[in-house]
Amino acid sequence: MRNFKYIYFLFFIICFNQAKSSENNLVFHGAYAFESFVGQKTGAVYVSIFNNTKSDYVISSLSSEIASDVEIHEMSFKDDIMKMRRIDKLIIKAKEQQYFQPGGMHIMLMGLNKELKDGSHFFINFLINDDINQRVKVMVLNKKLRENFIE
Ligand SMILES: [Cu+2]
Repeated sequence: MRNFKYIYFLFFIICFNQAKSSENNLVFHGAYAFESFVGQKTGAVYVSIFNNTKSDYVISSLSSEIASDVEIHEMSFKDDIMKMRRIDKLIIKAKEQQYFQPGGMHIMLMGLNKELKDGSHFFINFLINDDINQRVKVMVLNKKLRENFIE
């Protein structure tokens, strides 16, 4: 009986912490990347980030086991030339959201050390407000799906 109570208590703590963390942190939804070909050294990751909290958050640094550098990029057209620009610190204001999409803002993987295979996954670590480390799962999709996204 004593053990039983202990387990119940643990369960309560776990549930409480989960509720607390989604209230106090950014929520990352639907992160994906397209599969890569052999020898490909860069890749892009897309994700939706929601800030349902009452404070602003800053994403200051990213990392992953599968790439030597991970950066946030934004795309723009200048004189008909597409350019990518690095965003050093991405601010996500209270009650706002950011959508990373093909043709727009993306997370750039540089120095890929692994082939991204359809159906596999990897992780990206987001450093938030210089002290919260959030690990986000990224699903790898078949590259044929890309045609649905780009016109
Ligand atoms: Cu880029």
